[in-house]
Amino acid sequence: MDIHVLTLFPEVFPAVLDASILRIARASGHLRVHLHNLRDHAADRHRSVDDRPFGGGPGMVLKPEPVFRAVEAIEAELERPARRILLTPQGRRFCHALAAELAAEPALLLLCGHYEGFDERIRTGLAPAELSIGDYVLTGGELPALVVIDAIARLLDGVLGHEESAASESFSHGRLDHPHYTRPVEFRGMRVPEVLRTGDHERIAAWRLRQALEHTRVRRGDLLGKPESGNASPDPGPGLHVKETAP
Ligand code: 9D3
Repeated sequence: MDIHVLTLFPEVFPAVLDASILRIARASGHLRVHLHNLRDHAADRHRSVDDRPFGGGPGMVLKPEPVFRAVEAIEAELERPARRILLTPQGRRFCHALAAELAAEPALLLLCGHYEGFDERIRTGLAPAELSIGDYVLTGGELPALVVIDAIARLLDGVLGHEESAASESFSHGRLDHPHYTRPVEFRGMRVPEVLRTGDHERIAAWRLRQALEHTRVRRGDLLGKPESGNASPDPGPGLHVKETAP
């Protein structure tokens, strides 16, 4: 798969793309990431890419000209059409099912914003799909683009070792994972559950399923079709404390 990224901050990407599974996916030829600097497509002598909002207000807005010029220049070089995707807090929430759908595309073009937003004509004129990675405010679309690339790369055919890994995991089943243990059998007084050392694969599978479902019910009942409780993430688990907000 080819993923093109249009950004004002291409220097943000290499460290993440050069580590772990993304590095392997690229080295093995399953994934090619092409970084494009939006500023290279600015049309004026100041190379400006943003401007003050009509109607007033804080912050700057990404100008349409550089983005259209960049998208047209990138697309003119493509062998296969790329799905256009705008990263924006107003977008549809990214999820595992969408990652799997996008992993089947031959090419993607990810458009990262920064500042207060995009000129609306970028949306209406380029008609990209619009994605958000969650309900929190970031400084730009670069980290979301990396999140999308990471989630997709590990689903590409042949990237993960065992066929099973990507298909049989948390979220594709709509529930959280079961607990994992490795050696030692006892660590600081905490023991590995006996069932895992019996070699009885049927009992082990049943134990894991029970644990996964119970874990999911307590922490993420919404995944099992229960209405969400007041907090967006009920019971964040040990060590995480989310303050209740006033009603
Ligand atoms: C006050 C209006 N702000 C919207 C919440 C303006 C604004 C803030 C921050 C517009 C863009 C941004 C930068 N964020 C992204 O570009 C972004 C994002 C995010 O902030 N959260 C989750 N997903 C995404 S995807 C792109």
